[in-house]
Amino acid sequence: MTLATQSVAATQTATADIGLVGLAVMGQNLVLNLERNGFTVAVYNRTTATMEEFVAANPGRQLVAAPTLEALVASIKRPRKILIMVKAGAPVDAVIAGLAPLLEPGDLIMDGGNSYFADTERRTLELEALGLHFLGMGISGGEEGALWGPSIMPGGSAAVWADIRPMFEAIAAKAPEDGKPCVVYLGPRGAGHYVKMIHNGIEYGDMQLIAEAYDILRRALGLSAAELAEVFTDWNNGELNSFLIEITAQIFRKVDAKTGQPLVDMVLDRAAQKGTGKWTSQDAMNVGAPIPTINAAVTERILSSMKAERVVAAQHLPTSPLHDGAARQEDRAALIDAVRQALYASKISAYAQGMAMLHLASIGYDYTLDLAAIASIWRAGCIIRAQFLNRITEAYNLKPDLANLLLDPALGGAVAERLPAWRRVVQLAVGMGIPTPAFSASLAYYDSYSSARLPANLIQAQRDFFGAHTYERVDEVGNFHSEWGEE
Ligand code: NBP
Repeated sequence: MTLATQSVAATQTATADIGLVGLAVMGQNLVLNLERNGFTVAVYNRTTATMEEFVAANPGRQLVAAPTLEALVASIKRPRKILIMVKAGAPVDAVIAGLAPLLEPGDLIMDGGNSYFADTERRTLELEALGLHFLGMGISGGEEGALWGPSIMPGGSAAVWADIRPMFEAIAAKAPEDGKPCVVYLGPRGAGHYVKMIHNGIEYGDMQLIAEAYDILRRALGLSAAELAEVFTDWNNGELNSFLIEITAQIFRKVDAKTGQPLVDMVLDRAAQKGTGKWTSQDAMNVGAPIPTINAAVTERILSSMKAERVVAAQHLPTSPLHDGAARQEDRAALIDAVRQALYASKISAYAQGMAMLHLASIGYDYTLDLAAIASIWRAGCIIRAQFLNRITEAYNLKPDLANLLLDPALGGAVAERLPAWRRVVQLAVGMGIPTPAFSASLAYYDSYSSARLPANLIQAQRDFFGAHTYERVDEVGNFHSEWGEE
């Protein structure tokens, strides 16, 4: 600390309830949310002009402008609470390195960005060793959620939660069904960011499934954007009711001012990703969780990014001649309804995969996760918010140690009812050459999970053949090896 900054710190009165570092989209909106709920917020941004512009644009609010980290720390009441909202990765470490020497034992640093859970594990240990508290806090809901109420997924130092709980319950989304705030302390170390990672993995799956439903309706039935808007609006009034279905209907209604065409048709088919979906797939392999729908969603985003290569391939590789909407006009209403059912069943399968991964990770990482509580804080504020999450919450309330959502009588029954429509839609898409990797993966997961006998016996035999890896028998306990080659 320099002499100059010491004098700033010394003259500053500690009036702020919380400090926030990082005034980009999320940070600014969270500050406004905190302030609207009665908290005085000290604000700091690496680029000071951004902080000054933000404070100037919000006159009359209880904000404390902090041009330096020293000024920020000096303006916060003890024990200090500081929320970091900067880009995940090295920037979070840089901010922590700047803050930690300025803080006192008992102060709390929170990281509200999309940090990798293993980084959060490391930071928790490092900061707790200094006597500081640390919470890794997944925050979902984008700009609107940050301003009006996000879903918040905190994990880390348990001791501080009681102190900050009222503040975060005040700013969190409230579930429409019972008014409960969508925030709950989830577990130690990286538990919060782990849950946020799985939330985002499920979000990837959800978005890919919706995109495939759109593709089938467009390519098999030739539905226009206006017709698609009607279909998705209708779906949003039923069991598929959710934020993502709602915004999808709105997207189909938007007309491009430049061309007069539906704007969605003018958007390049190259999907971006920031890493949380990829991390979910990567860690699924570590914890031994099968999540084929999420894997398919990540893979398909990667394939979508290979636009130039796909354009060349499309000129050389034959496609199915059945890509003609007119071919299926006769059972249009029935097919639209079958796609709706297939989407719902696929969604249950995808959530079953994601929640089962949380169950396994909770054991593997000793996170003591409460899956009912997690489903309940996803009911509002976050991107995957949906009516359907109430059913998941009920399933875990009924049986907290439920191994898989498909085993819940209500959800399993809902899938069973939709099975004929689900198979029909996947068959149709495969027959027409419409790529539906997430629909297919969801169904294959269901079929694998519900198969008492899989062909893994042959795989074990092959492994034993070429590597003497041994195999187990169906009729006897033990490990066996055979000479498999011709006698
Ligand atoms: P960004 O992820 O775009 O980060 C920009 C902020 O990070 C700016 O305040 C920038 O300061 C600061 N920053 C960077 Br970059 N490097 C820094 C460093 N070395 N030291 C200090 N500050 C640094 O902001 P965002 O979109 O608001 O997201 C914030 C976090 O929330 C991210 O982890 C993001 O993944 C997560 N998140 C975002 C959303 C969303 O919808 N955007 C939703 C949910 C979660 P500068 O102004 O000086 O460059």
